[in-house]
Amino acid sequence: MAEPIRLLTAVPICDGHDSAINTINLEFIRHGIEVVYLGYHRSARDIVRAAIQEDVRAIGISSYNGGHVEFFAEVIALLKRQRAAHIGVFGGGGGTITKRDAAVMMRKGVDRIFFAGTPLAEVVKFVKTEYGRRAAGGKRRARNIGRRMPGALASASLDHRTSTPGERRSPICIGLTGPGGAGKTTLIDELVLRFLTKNPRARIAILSHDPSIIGKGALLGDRATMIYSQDDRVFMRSLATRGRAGGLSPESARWLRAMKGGGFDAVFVETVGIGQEGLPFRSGLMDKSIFVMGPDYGSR
Ligand code: B12
Repeated sequence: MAEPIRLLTAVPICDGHDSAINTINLEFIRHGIEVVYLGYHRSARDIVRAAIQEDVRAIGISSYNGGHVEFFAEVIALLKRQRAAHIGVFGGGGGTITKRDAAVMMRKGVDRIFFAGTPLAEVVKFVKTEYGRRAAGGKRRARNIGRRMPGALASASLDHRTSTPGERRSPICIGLTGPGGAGKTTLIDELVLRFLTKNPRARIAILSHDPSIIGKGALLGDRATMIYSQDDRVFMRSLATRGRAGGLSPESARWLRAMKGGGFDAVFVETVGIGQEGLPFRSGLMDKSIFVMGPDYGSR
């Protein structure tokens, strides 16, 4: 099966207009694209960090509150600085991005701006043609994940590793499962905050799963609800289940191995919200598994 196109979408900082991007995300998914959605009110730095960690082929930005010329340029500049210029940048903002602004933005490296009235089919066609043929930067994939923590802080966090170079540490591996909506993502985010605060040198990995829609793409949305996990000391990877039942993905084992050997202090794995206690982690994959559920469920 051909590797699905992976995109990251987001709305810039100080902008809460997420209705357009939500519509566009659904259209992408309907056409077999996997979308890592970062949510709204996101800084250029958060967007670029996430795009590199997720090995996406392009970043789609939906901007309505102005400042788009500078914001898109900042994203492109940060991508270049992180040696990730292979990641494309495109977007739209209805009537708030004029043709003249778009021309300036494209001169600065934006691949395409979509104006009000563009049929969604045209947006999907552009993505498939423009990014379908680009190889994801992620041929490296699960290797060298620690090195893909971008920014000055990435080197800082490597410098401040609690272990000496070459030393293999085993991180504590915690798996979280439970029904959808029980609060797995929120709990991981809270635990990450506590790890980061308690140990100023801690580096954490998160492997998060969301379901693929049969024959279609997937909305990988856990990043959108994580706040503290956007820290430079956290590496996060979102995986789609791609037809695998049981809460994990065909790629999970490979990523987990890489994370275990990646110099992290803790690894959190979040399953799809399947509600089956013990099922995803039964092979002793984790040091500890946590079953998260709301108090209203009634069972143990
Ligand atoms: C809906 C809306 C809201 C909703 C937002 C709901 C939500 N959750 O998104 C509400 C009512 C909350 C709202 C609030 C505000 N809004 Co408002 N809002 C709009 C409105 C009416 C529609 C935007 C929209 O969603 N369009 C639907 C999309 C699908 O269509 P489109 O815009 O034509 O986009 C096309 C392409 O550009 C492309 N596209 C868009 N994004 C992307 C991204 C990617 C990756 C791709 C590939 C393509 C793409 O997709 C479409 C294809 O045809 C616009 C006015 C307008 N008619 O555009 C004002 C507008 C954007 N809002 C505006 C303002 C000022 C505000 C407020 C500041 C008002 C206030 N004083 O409180 C607040 C700010 C809210 C915030 N927190 O940021 C101004 C912005 C002015 C500016 N930038 O100069 C506008 C232009 C209204 C106006 N004329 O004054 N708003």
